[in-house]
Amino acid sequence: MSTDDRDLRDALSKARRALSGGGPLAVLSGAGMSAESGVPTFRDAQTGLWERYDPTELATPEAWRHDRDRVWAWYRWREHLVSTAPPNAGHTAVARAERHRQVVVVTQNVDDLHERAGSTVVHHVHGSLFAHRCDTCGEPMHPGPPSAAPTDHLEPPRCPRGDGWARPDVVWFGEMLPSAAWEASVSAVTGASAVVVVGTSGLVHPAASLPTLAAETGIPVIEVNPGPSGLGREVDVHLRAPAGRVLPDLLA
Ligand code: BV8
Repeated sequence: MSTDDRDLRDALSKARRALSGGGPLAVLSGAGMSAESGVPTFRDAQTGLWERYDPTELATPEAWRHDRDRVWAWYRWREHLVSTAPPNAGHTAVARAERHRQVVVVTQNVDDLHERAGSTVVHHVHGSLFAHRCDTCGEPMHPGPPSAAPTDHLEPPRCPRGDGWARPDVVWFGEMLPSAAWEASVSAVTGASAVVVVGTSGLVHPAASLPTLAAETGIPVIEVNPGPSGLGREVDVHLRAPAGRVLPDLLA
C-alpha cells in the first residue's frame, strides 16, 4: 500500500469516526462533485467552443448585457451537456446515505445530478440550469430542451409579456443569492452533526463561508477534494481523493 493510500485509509477512518454519531448530515458540493460525471469544473479548461472563455467572465450580468446571444448559447450548451451526464458514484453515495440518516445537500452547482441520483433535499444556492426567467419582468419562461447542435451564438426567446428575454435562472457574479435557499443552507449547516464539503475550491462567497460557519459552531468539517482548495483550518479531516472514489466508503 502506498503512503498516499495509507494516509487516505487513516484519514477515512478518522472521518468515519466524526460521522459515527448519526444526526443530520450537511453535504456542501461544488463543481468537483460533478467532475466524474463529465461536467467540466469552473477551473478545468473549458472544452470545445468555450475553451477560450473564462466561465467567471460569462456568468455575469455584464456579459449578458454585452453579448446576450453568446451567454445564452453557453448556458444551452451546458444544459445539453448536463442532461446527457450520468450522476456518479459520489452523487449516489450521498443519496443512499438518506437511508440511515437525515441528509441535506447544499450545492453551488446548477446541475441536477444530486436529484437524479435520488437526493430528496437539495438547496441550490446558485440556481439551476433548468430554470429560466424573463430578464425584465422576472416571470418564469419555458424555452424547452436545448438542441445538441454546437453554436456560440443563439438568440434567447422573447418574453410574451413585454420586451424582455429569457435568461437562465442562475445567480451570476454580483447578483444576490436566493434568500430562501441561502437561509435553508445556513440552517442545514448550523443544525448538522457533521458537514462534508465536496469538490469546491472554496473561493466564491458567500457559499465559501459555510464551512467556516460550521467550524465556528463546533461542527466537524470533512473535505473531499483530490487537490488544494481555499479551505484551511476549518477542515478537520481532508480526504485527498475524488468524490466518486471516497464518498461510497465515507457514507456507507
Ligand atoms: C454576492 C452560477 C452579494 C452560475 C456561480 C465584487 C462585486 C460583487 C460581488 C463580489 C465582488 N467581489 C467578490 C464578490 C463576491 C462574489 C465572489 O465570491 N467572487 C469571487 C470570484 C471572489 N460572489 C458573488 O458575486 C455572489 N453574490 O456576493 O451577492 C453582493 C451583490 C452585489 C455586490 C456585492 C455583494 C454570487 C456568486 C455566485 C456566482 N455564480 N454559479 C453558473 O454556474 O453559470 S459561481 C460558480 O463558480 C459555481 O456555482 C461555484 O460557486 C463557483 C465555482 O467554484 P467551485 O464549485 O468550487 O468549482 P471550481 O472549479 O472552482 O473548483 C472545483 C474543485 O473541485 C477544485 O478544488 C478541484 O480540486 C475539485 N475537484 C476536481 N475534481 C474532483 C474534485 N473534487 C472532488 N472530486 C473530484 N473528482
